[in-house]
Amino acid sequence: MNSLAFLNELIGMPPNASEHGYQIDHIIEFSHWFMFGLFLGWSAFFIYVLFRFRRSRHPVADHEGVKSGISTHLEFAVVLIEAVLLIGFAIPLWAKRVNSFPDDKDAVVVHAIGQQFNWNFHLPGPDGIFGRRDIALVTNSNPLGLDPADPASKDDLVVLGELHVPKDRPVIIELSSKDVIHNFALPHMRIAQDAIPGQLVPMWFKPIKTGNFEIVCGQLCGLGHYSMKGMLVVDEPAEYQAWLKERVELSGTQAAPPPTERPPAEPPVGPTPGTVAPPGGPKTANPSGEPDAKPGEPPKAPSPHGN
Ligand SMILES: [Cu+2]
Repeated sequence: MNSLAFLNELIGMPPNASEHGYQIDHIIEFSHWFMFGLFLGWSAFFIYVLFRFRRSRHPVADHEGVKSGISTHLEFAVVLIEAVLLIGFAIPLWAKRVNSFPDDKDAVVVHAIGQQFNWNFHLPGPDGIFGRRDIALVTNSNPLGLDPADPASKDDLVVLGELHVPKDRPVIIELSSKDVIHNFALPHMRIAQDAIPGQLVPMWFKPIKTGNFEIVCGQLCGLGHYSMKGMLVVDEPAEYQAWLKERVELSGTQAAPPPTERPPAEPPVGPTPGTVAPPGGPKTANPSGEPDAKPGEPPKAPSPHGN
């Protein structure tokens, strides 16, 4: 792979960090060398034609033209090589990516949810089951709209911006979006997939190097598109388990007391329609999303907006 990485480095591709990535690199590298060969060939042909059919040698146009069939053969060869690249390499590689998913049991399965302009991650927690999500339940404190009534959602983890995965284990990411079409692109992992509202689109890869790798949005999705970045952290399996444990513990201690038990001095945390929690902002559990009632006051009636 290193012998083939010269052109890829030249065009600014980051080093590959996934198991299948070298195959993508091979195709990109070969295509570029092939295009370079074509460029040299056609340039030489162009210069030859300029010289061969110069005015001093051909003062009058020849209406019969070229009789040799060599250019037809050359063009056929180019089409053949391109067809082999497409049918023999690109399509099988793509088919393997989208058809042969690893078993859920062997893989780390994560939901990634795009929104203008950051990436949210939903992890199933210790029970391994994703809680139900409903866009109607989305509030500032519940950015993914996790359903508190679903027992599977109790231990779920919601992480903003940074996703940890273990090395040498397949990762399945199921993508969706809260607003517009985004694209979950992992340049180092040589994979990208559109995140489409209302759909759960899976993608998978197997990281083979530890480190921090940038997650970017690969679709122009609005004014803040340039800032829609995240971080994929590939850990050694033990470090990954430690991170997971820490997240589970944190999510346990961060859970705010039920609304009626909140300290009286604390300002209410209510949803503001049309706004989203900043990435890395304080995470509070207020599943109802309603501003808290003051002690002694009757709970407020549901708002007319039906949050
Ligand atoms: Cu985006």
